[in-house]
Amino acid sequence: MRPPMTLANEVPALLARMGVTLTSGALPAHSPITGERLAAIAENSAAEAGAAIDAAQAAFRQWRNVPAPKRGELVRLWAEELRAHKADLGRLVSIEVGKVVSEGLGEVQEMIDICDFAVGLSRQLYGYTIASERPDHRMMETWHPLGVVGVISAFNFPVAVWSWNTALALVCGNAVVWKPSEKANLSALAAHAMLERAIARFNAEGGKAPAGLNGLLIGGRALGEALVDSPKVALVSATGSTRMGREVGPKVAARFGRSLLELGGNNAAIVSPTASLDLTLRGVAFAAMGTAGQRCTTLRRLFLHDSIYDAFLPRLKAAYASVKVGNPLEQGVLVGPLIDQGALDAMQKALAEARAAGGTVHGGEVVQTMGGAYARPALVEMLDQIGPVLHETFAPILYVMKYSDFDATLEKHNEVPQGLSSSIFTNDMREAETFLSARGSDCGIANVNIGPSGAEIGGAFGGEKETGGGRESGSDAWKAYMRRATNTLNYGSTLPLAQGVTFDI
Ligand code: UN1
Repeated sequence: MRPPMTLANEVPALLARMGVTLTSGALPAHSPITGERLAAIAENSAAEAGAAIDAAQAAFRQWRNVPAPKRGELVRLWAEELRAHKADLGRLVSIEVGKVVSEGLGEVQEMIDICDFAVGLSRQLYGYTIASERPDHRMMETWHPLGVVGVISAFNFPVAVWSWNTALALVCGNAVVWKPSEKANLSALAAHAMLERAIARFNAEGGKAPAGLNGLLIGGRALGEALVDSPKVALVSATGSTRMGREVGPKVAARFGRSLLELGGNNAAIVSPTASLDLTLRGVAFAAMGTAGQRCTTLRRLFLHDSIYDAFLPRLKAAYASVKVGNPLEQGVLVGPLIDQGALDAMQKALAEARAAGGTVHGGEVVQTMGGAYARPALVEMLDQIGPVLHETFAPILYVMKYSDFDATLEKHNEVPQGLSSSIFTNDMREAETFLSARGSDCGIANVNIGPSGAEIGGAFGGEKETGGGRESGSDAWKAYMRRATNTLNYGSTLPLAQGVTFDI
């Protein structure tokens, strides 16, 4: 008799297709879908972390000499690997962190997109030429790589966020050492193996990518701390909770390292009287319930104008009541499990706090299914922005509040400590433009007529205040991975000084 097809049975075949051989050890990997154990893998030691950082530093010293467009060729090959293995890696991400199928695939697509972006960027690491105030002088800016970039990533985008950092860091001439989330080590091993294969191909085709360019540290907190504390790590790019960022930021600053922080969000949307409600419903539903509310950009606060409240809320309630919760690998399911029991407990605690603060909770019930931590997404009518509404709970809870005055609501919108993403749904040009203006949303991402989540890689991604201030991905975020040198060249035969200073010897 054939054994029943379980996720634990499926994973070895998936890994084999992606060319990953696991070294077995004591560190378990689980699926949040069923709670089952998928594998037990070897953990890296603190000594190995030190060795990986040293190897990356040595690699950087060679890699910086490779012309940037050639470095781009490596990233182009990496994208080819990702394209070839999109289905398998997307499925593994779904199995390991519980994303629905299209979101698992979307995560890999996001990796491919950033690689394509980085390939183009490898020929566009532009610096300014600046008019000098002195005759026969020219000023210019040159951008140089930083050295070793340490990447600490979270479970919810277990591979894409690493690729945002790594694709840019590599074309900029850096080496990377990655400490992935402990909850997503298999996805990390697979994604890392694809870049390693691209490196092997690059070198087979005459490229010069040194060993140690692409480090990976599998294990616990101590390995992340090794990156944070090492003076050899020039930039620490960390994605996670504000609590984590509060520890990482000052430690890296104390050694004058650089950090790029992507921390919590408490993202809101304002739905104004002129909003197209069909479009708004879709935007709100995806942003609030997608990824089971476990995106940094998830919609958590909804301000509904009192003139549309009674028309819109029942439609939203109906969407919440009908959304299919369950096995994310099944077609039609839109909300998978939370990452673990701790996340489910935190959700239930926040809902209890909301009730205590006078909120009316619709949904949010724990769903007993398959051994994972499942809940129905919750819609909570709140009378005011108080209690749990001011905090980020990494779960599908949407707090809904009624408003009447636009300017006062803008103030409320900006009142929370986090500043990642935001939206307004409106067809009123004055409101839309005000929302995007200096007195509008205080977030790093501000959208009109789309929800706050699901950003494209072409824009700079990140947020203000307790979100940490970092920017990754598109636009000129690459500058965070480089250092700027200002150069002044004198092509004359005298030495005029700036500011009219004379110094005749
Ligand atoms: C995150 O939640 O940490 O904008 C990253 C989005 C995705 C990335 C989210 N493209 O929702």
